Order: sequence, then C-alpha cells, then structure tokens
Amino acid sequence: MKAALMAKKFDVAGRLVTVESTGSGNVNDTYTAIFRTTFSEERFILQRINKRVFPRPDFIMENLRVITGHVHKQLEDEADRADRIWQLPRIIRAKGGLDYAVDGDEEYWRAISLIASAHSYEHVQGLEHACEAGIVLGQFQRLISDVPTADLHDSLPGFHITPSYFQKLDDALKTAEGQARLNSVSEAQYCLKFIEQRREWSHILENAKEKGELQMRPIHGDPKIANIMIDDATGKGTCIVDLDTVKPGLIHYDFGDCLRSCCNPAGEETKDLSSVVFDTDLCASIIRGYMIHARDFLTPADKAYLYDSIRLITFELGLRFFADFIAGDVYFKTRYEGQNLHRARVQLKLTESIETRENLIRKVLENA
Ligand code: GN1
Ligand code: MG
Repeated sequence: MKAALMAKKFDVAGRLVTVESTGSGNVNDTYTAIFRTTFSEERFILQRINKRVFPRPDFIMENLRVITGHVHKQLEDEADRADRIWQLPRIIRAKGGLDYAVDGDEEYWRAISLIASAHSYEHVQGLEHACEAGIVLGQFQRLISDVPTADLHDSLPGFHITPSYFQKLDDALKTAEGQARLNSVSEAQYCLKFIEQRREWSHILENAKEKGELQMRPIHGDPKIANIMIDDATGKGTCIVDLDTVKPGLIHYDFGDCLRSCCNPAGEETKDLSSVVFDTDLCASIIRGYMIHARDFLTPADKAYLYDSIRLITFELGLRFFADFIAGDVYFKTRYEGQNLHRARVQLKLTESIETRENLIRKVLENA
C-alpha cells in the first residue's frame, strides 16, 4: 500500500504498526499512521496533497513552516496568561530533511503531528460548541495577524474570489458535457437560476478590497466545524487544523465560512433539504466567542461587511459545488453520482435561509 510505504519516509522513531485512512476531507487523502518502539508509540497524520487542486504543494509546506513557527513561538510566550493549553500541529520532516516526500508518481506527501486527546465533529453539537468554534477562529486569526502577507505564497490562486468560480461555471457550461449535465435534472436548472440572480452581487467583497475598504491579511481559509479540535478533557477548543489554505486573503472569507458551517446543524451532506436552516442562536454564540479575540483587530469597515461575508461564502460554496457538478466532478471528491449537485443544493438552501434572516443576523452583529 502506497500510504504505508510513504509513512516510512518520515523521520519518526520505531516501526510502522498501521496506516489507516481517516478524515472526511473533500480534497486531500488523509491517514493516521502508528509507529512503535520497544517502550513508546507515536501517531501522526499522513496526507497526500491533491495536486489537481494545489498546483504547488511546496508552497503549502512553506506557508505551513512560516505559520507554525510563528504561532508556536507566540503560544509559548503567552502560555502563562492563557485560559487553556492552546495547540497547533507541527511538521514532521521527511528523512532527507525536506518538509515533504515525493512518490514515484510525482505525488506529494507530508506528515504532521496529531493533536491527541481531542476531537473534531462533522456537525455542530450545540451553543457551547459553536462558541468554542468562534473562540478558536478569533484566536487563530489574532495569532497570525502580524505575519507579513509578503511572507506567504498564494498557494491556491483564486481561492474565495467568488467571481472566479463564475468563470469556472461559465467555462463548464460551454461544453456539450456540461450542457448535458445541466439538462439531465430539473434541480440543476433551478440551481443555475438561483446562482444567476446573484451574479452581480457576488463581487461585493472583491469590490470592497479594490476600493481599499478591506485589506488582505493572513487567513486560515477553511475554518469549518470539522477543522476545530475540541479538548476531550475540558470541552474547550484547543486548536484549528487543516492549514493547507493558510495564505493572504480577507478575514471575511474565514468568518463567513465558519458561520456557514457552524450554523447549519444538518451538515453539508444531509439528504433532507427541509432540515437545512441557518440557526441564528448558534450564530450569536459563535460571534460572542469570535469577538473575544477579534475585537482587537476588526476595523469599522471590516464589521460593515460581516453579514455579506456569511451570505457570500455560503453562496460561493454552493456555486463551487454546482460548477464542479457541471464540470464532471474534477475538484471535490465524490462517493456517489450527483453528490456535488446535492451538496450545492444544501448550500444554496442555506443561502436562502441566511437571506430570509438578514435583519436578525445584522442585529446580532450590531450588538456584538
Ligand atoms: C474543501 O478538503 P476539505 O474538506 O478540507 C474545500 C473547502 C470547502 C470544504 C467544504 C482547498 O475542504 O474550501 O469549504 O471542502 N477546500 C479546498 O467541505 O477547496
Ligand atoms: Mg481544507
């Protein structure tokens, strides 16, 4: 098995016991590897980076080096004042000294330490869990806020630039296969109509960036609930994982993504569309947690765009899943036929729910 072979390329003491496929990622392949010596055991996370999505895996690893180095130092400095033990995985080097290993098919593999005695969840568990997700995101954004954006690569060009996903959709719709997929089910035509009605508005954050109202900063890029680790012993958030998308961006991409994920208790893969709603109590709880650390770095202009970011990033993920369905599932991994169309319908339903609750959400934000 390729993963077992690659696990042995990393600098870990002992002999390999098992490598098991873990994680629910839509892009990379993730495994947990166990190594044992006569008297101890080490578990770590092994991943194959999806080169179809990430054209420069070396850029991801360089960003990870910069970010983990910076955050580990800062966490050490602040440890005595902190209300909990904060963690962040470290890179485990390959035996040759590089931060990754390349296999015979030119695929990139990397290893990172496992956060032990902590778990993440696919679905939000309740108000306390939501609040912890907000705290963890605010803390992470604060910790990386003084990393100069010039020190980070753009490891995924176009990521969270909503108009760029319209381009992908338009290109896919120009092909005969794309048209056939669109015409194969009425739900696809309904999605397209919903998406088209929001084409002009989808520039809102990019316009604000161009006007100089919003600034580029280091961001996480993917702070969904499944990437928030909760300490088994205390129930408190201990770290955020999945650092592949850490790069310069708008903090709004993170904020919007965290809320679209954590305020939908039905989850991204539910089959019951009627259960998909944006829960405003969960929203208030996340924002309360987020503001503890974010209050210090948010400007009035940042605050003015928070509602739009929730609506936009939810809509954007619906558009991304839909464009991928039309393109023939070339980006997100799928387990069944039509899964990306189904995922798109969930996110677009959630967008509708956010739009319906706009006044309520804006009130929550005003009082934050
Ligand atoms: C992808 O691979 P994973 O599950 O960490 C995607 C995110 C989406 C997410 C939705 C690089 O993340 O942007 O929000 O799926 N990551 C990339 O579950 O596109
Ligand atoms: Mg990810």
